[in-house]
Amino acid sequence: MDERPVTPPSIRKTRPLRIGLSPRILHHPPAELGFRNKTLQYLEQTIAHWIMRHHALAFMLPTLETGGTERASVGMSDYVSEIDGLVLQGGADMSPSSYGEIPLRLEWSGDRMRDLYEIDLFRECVLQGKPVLGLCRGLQLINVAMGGSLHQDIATDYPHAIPHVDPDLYDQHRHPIHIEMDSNLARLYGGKVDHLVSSIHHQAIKRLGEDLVVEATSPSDGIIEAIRMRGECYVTGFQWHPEFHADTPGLLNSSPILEDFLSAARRQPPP
Ligand SMILES: [Mn+2]
Repeated sequence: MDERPVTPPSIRKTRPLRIGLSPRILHHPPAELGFRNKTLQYLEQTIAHWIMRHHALAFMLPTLETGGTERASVGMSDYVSEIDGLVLQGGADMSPSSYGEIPLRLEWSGDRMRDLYEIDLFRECVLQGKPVLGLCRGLQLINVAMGGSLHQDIATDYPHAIPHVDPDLYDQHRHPIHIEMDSNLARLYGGKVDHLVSSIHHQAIKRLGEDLVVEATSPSDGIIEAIRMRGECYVTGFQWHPEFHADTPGLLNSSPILEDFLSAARRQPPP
């Protein structure tokens, strides 16, 4: 007879979801911060608070130690089995070497270390069936992890593209998106397909990765703004920052996106 204790379903249901957040990495902190020769891993608070407003806890997942002579005592699968879903944060460019190119400019070299970590993290989530939400760089990471490539700089490859980043306006910069008919996004927004979103990116999808479908584009230049992965595992990515305009009138309401991701996370069997 099996005598293992059984967690009552009511407790399982009320536990807040545990959402893992990939860290941003500052490899060379400015001297005035006081971390000489140290590396900072951090998150931007808007994203954590956006998740927590929807009855989910946000946990940052620092990179696993690699190299050295000691074998790490914890691995990626340990990490992923503790979370109900993963949010891939925005941040530094992806390294062109992660999709088989060399940087056209030194300042577009990106963060190869972060790429490698997040690609491993993403693959482990897919392996364990844990939902993944990619934001800005996170969408690009999903695309590259699935074998796609990126424009290293939109303005270089598409001189006639609208601006997708504005250093002065930063998170106040916005542009229209058009949602594809019959997409998950069209369902989430009741069939309304034209919206305004924030835009803070100079890279974008060039070759779409395997098993990915386009869910939204920037209508005037065709830049891909939203993707979803086919298949059982819930994987979706947005080129904009829904966490920056959770409550901004006139911009796309961010709640349906997050609620859809969290309900996929809720459908996971308890560990
Ligand atoms: Mn954009």
